Amino acid sequence: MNTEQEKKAWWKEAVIYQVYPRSFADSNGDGIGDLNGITEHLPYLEKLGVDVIWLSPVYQSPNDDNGYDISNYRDIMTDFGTMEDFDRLLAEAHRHHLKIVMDLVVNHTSDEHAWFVESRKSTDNPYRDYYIWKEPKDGKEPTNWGSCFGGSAWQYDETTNMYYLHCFSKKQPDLNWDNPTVRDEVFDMMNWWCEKGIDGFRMDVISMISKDPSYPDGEVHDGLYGDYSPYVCNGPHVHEYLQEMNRRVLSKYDLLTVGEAAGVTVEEAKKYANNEGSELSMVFQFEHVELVSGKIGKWTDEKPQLKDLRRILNKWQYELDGKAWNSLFWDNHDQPRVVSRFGNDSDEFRTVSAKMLATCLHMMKGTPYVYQGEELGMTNIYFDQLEDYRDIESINAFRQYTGNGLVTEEDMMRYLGEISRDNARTPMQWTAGENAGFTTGTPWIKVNPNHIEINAEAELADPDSVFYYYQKLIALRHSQSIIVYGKFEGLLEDSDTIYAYRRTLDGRTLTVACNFTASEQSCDLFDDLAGEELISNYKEHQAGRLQPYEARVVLA
Ligand code: TEU
Ligand code: CA
Repeated sequence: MNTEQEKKAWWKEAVIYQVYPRSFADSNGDGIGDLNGITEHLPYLEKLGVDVIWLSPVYQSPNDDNGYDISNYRDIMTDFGTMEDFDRLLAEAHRHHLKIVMDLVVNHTSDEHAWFVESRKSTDNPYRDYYIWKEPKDGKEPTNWGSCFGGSAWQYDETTNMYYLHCFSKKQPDLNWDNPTVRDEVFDMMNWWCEKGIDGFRMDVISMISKDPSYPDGEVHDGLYGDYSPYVCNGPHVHEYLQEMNRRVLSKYDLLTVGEAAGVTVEEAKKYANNEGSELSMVFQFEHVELVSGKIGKWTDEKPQLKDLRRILNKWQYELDGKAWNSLFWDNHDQPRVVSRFGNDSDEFRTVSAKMLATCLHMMKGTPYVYQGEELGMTNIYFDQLEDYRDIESINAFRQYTGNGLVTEEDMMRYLGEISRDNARTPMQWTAGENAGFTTGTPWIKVNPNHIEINAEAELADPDSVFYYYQKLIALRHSQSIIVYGKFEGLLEDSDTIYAYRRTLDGRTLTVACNFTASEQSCDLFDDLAGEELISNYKEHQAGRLQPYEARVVLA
């Protein structure tokens, strides 16, 4: 595949930075990050060199799930500021050459959204069909489905003696996308934001908007509830609805669109992210961050194996090539910190392994995403008491699984330490000072004590920091079209220790090798390769081997 064949697009050449506003920067001392805090730090992001900011939800919300439960799509969360603050952030971002991608959460709303307040009033309310209501089955829930955050996915509502579906918390009722009026409302709202001048949407669990109308019971894996995924993910009308969204909204603007696609397969991704552009720019797949699972799903402390990681990521590289576009990510607000998960967060290897992981991802084909703090090599926090957790998923999972005796409290605390979403949500570490410079008040969630060593101020003063390494990777993507458009080919695909691959474009070759271990590994890929080293996390190399966590990139 060469540049002529691969259709060019600005979002294929861009690097995205995800901001989780609650934890990024607090401008008014209430302990909660806010829009003005983001605006203040735009020069930092411009210096890093990213092109786009994806904002996790900033809309009005009662915060049952930190903004992923929206009560008004056309207003800003009081904790985060006002619509004037948003307009200023958008204008300032554009002035700093940064685009803004909004989170779009339309699989569900908050139960406090005006539509749902109406919907639950009576069976003949005009908003009734905005949501998914079912009669009890034999006096119980309509199906055995479990919600993603524990308990049943059905909530009984006594006003009408019926159940509503909530794939996430009971304060997040699922919208009924089969109702054309719901689609009209959503598309109007999207057009309204586009008219404001935003640059795209990250679409929350968009693969779940079309449900199997037969509502069968799901398979029970954890001994408690049935799995809804086969009847909810990539459902019968999902592509039809996204094509309609594309016609009525997306195609009218020049947007980056990325669908969060829980349960997506490569076959489905080829449709969502097809090259004709009839649906979305790209999707997030999750196979590489869901490599290990235990008897209670993702809650385990088993470490993922390199072979599995490579098999999955290479599969996505090969299969989408020339047909659809990949997204590339290690971290987001739902995942533990990558240096703790796939690297090594000890004092000795944290920096070098963070750089290695960045290299491995950023030299692949696709659009890379950097999650706030990843560019500093921020680590998991490993809370030692449940009281420190804030995340609804973590707290409910602890109660559900220890309460049922499936795991001991001690084991569950260890699993949370490895996997909890709060690992990503501790405040951004700006300085070595009090509360890491995140707030002058009391932070809504504890700051990682390692901010004394790991913080932006220190890294900006150190030319060898993880920050400057990310800056260089991003600059390389902007200057070398082989990194954006080059064909991908895996190397050493049987290795247990090294992740290597090659990119080719217009007769040039880029060779990438990453040692995923803390010990030296033999590797002769570079021995006879005359070329220019584009980046490496080591200044000196050794013939025939890679040093601990060494990453090398050579253009020949
Ligand atoms: O997450 C959707 C999702 O697929 C979940 O399985 C997610 O991986 C979750 O964290 C389970 O571990 C999206 C958002 O990214 C998440 O923050 C929200 O809580 C969720 O949707 C509901 O809106
Ligand atoms: Ca604040």
